[in-house]
Amino acid sequence: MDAVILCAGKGTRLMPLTENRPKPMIPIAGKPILEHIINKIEGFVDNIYLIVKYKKEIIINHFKNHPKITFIEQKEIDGTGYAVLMAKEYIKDDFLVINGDIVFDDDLKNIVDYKNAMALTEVSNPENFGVVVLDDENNIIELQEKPKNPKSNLINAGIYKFEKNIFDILENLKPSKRGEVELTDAISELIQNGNMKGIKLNGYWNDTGRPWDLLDANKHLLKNIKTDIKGKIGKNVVIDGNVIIEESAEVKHNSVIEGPAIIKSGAIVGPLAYIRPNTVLMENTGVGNSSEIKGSIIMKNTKIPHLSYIGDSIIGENCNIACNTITANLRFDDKPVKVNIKGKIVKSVRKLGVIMGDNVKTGVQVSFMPGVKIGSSCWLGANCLIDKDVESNSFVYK
Ligand code: TTP
Repeated sequence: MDAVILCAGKGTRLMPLTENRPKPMIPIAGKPILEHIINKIEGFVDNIYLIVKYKKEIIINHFKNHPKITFIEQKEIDGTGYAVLMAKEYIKDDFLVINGDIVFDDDLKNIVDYKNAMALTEVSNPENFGVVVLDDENNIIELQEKPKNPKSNLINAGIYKFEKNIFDILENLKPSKRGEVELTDAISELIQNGNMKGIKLNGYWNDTGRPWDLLDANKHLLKNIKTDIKGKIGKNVVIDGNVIIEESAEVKHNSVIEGPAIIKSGAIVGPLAYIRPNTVLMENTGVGNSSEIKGSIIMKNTKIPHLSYIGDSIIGENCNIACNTITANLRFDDKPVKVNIKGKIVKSVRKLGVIMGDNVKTGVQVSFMPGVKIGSSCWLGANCLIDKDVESNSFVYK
C-alpha cells in the first residue's frame, strides 16, 4: 500500500513561523512535523508521495535521500482534493492520505483494513473542525464543516484510506465557494453511497493549527524520549529526567538541564545556563550564562548568550537575543493569553510567551508581553516593551 501526504498548504495561521518554511517543516521534538509522520508509516507502506508547493525546496532538500519518497508538485489550483488528484498516475491500488501537519499517536493499523475510511478523533471544540456523525455500524452518515451546532464531538482527523476510484470522483468535482477543489466534497459522495467508515484514533492527536498547538505537541512527543547523552558535558552539570544531548553538542560547567529536553548537535549550553522541561534547542543554538529556557522550541543557529528568560515560546532560526531579553508568559489574572490569528483575537492557553520568526535581533533589555508575535527579520531596539504584534522587517525603537 502507498501513502500520499499533503504538504502543499501555506499554514497561514502559523505565521510568522511559516514565513520561511512550509508548516510540515516546523520542528517539534527535534525534527520536522512531517518527519514524525514519515517515521510512523515508512515501515508498512511501499511508496510515500509528498504533495508539495509552498516553499517546496525545503521539503525536497530534507527528504531527497529517502528511498520510498517521491515529490509531486501541486499545480495552480488550491484545495486538498486537487492535492490528492496530483497523485493519480502514481497510485496503483488502495492508498492512505495524511495531512502533512498532524501529530498523532495511533499506528494507523486499524484504518488500513477498510476500503474507504476517515480517521476520527474526539475534541472539546468540534465547531472549529469537520464534525462527523456515525451510525451504529461506524458508517459516516453526515459531515458538517465547522458547524455552529455540532452534532457530535467526533471530528475529521485528516487521515484517510481510499480505493483508487476516489480519483474519478475528484476529477469531476467543481471548485467550492472558496475556489478550492475540496477532498471533503469527494468524501460527501462516498458518504451518500454508504461507503465511508469512521475509525476512531487511539491516543493523542493535534492538527498544529495555532502556535500553542505546536508547543502542546512538542510537550507530548517529548514524553517518549529516553536519555541519550553523546555530547560533551562539563564539570558540575546537573542533568535530571530524560534528556537527549546529541554528539557535538556541549553543556558547559555548572549548567542545569531538567528533562524532558533535547539538545541537538552543535548546540552550546552554559556555563551556568538553566534548561527547564519541554525545551528543544535545535542545531547550533547557544544558551549562555544565566539564561533560562522553559517549555520552548529554539530553532537552529539562534543565540541567547546571557541573562535572558524565554518561557513557553517559539523562536525562529538565526535570531540573536541580547542580554536581559525577557518573555512574560502568564497574565496577572491567570486568564488565557490572547493571540491575534489572521486578524481575529483568540484565547489560547494559560501560559504562552512570544512567537518569533527567523532572523530577529533584540537589543538589551527587551521585554515581551504574553502571546505577541514578531515577524521575521525585525530589529527590536534596546529597552523596548513589546506589547503588540510586530510586522516582518520592522525596526522598533524607543
Ligand atoms: P488546511 O489546514 O486547509 O490548510 P493549511 O495547511 O494551508 O493551513 P492554514 O489554514 O493555516 O492556512 O490544509 C489541510 C492539509 O492539506 C494540510 O496538511 C495542507 C494540505 N494542503 C495541500 O496540500 N494543498 C492545498 O491546496 C491545501 C489547501 C492544503
